[in-house]
Amino acid sequence: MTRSLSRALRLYVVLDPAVAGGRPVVDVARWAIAGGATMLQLRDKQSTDRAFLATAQAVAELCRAAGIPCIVNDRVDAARAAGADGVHLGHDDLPPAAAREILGEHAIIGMSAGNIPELQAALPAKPDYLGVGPMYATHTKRDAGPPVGPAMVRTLRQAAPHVPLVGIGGITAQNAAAVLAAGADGIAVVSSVVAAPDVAAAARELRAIVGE
Ligand code: TZP
Ligand code: MG
Repeated sequence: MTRSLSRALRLYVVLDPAVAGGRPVVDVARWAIAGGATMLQLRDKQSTDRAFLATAQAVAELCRAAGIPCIVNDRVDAARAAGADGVHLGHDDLPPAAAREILGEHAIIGMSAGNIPELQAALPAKPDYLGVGPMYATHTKRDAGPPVGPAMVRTLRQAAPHVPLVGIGGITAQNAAAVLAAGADGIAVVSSVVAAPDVAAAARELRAIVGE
């Protein structure tokens, strides 16, 4: 990995086959990298463990070649077997301490926080980054809850100045700058890139906004 985590969070593309329009997620990953994604996550709530692992291995290999981190959503076992760099853990997933035991102390452990109580609940686990959201309305995650807006980034940034924060949820080329202006290290996007007709072009447009 060649970039610091804070810089890797600039354009965090979350690969979800549910919005990829039938295109293989590994192709989408390749296009996203070509367009300047700085970190990838494989998020797939439907595949069997076996299919998930095969995809995770392929995505991890692409990320390794590009020098960007590869994160696996939910499935710590698959992250380890695929040689991914870390996991993103929600409230129903393995506790971060168990994930660190499985993945090792250098693994990237990402968690989610949409308000101060969730931040306070997450901090003892020393997350490597926090996903803050949903920034805006989203159709991609049904239980995302109401938008908290970029103001929540500002609030959490003040409460935890040293934790890398990435905004997530409904982020597009039109609103990304507001998320950054609120103090986020970067943006995490699903549909803006993964559902785009031209994935590489969509990533390139966002990358131009988030910068180096
Ligand atoms: N977590 C909070 S909102 C969200 C996740 C995974 C979905 C974001 O998807 P999109 O398409 O970028 O709004
Ligand atoms: Mg989860």
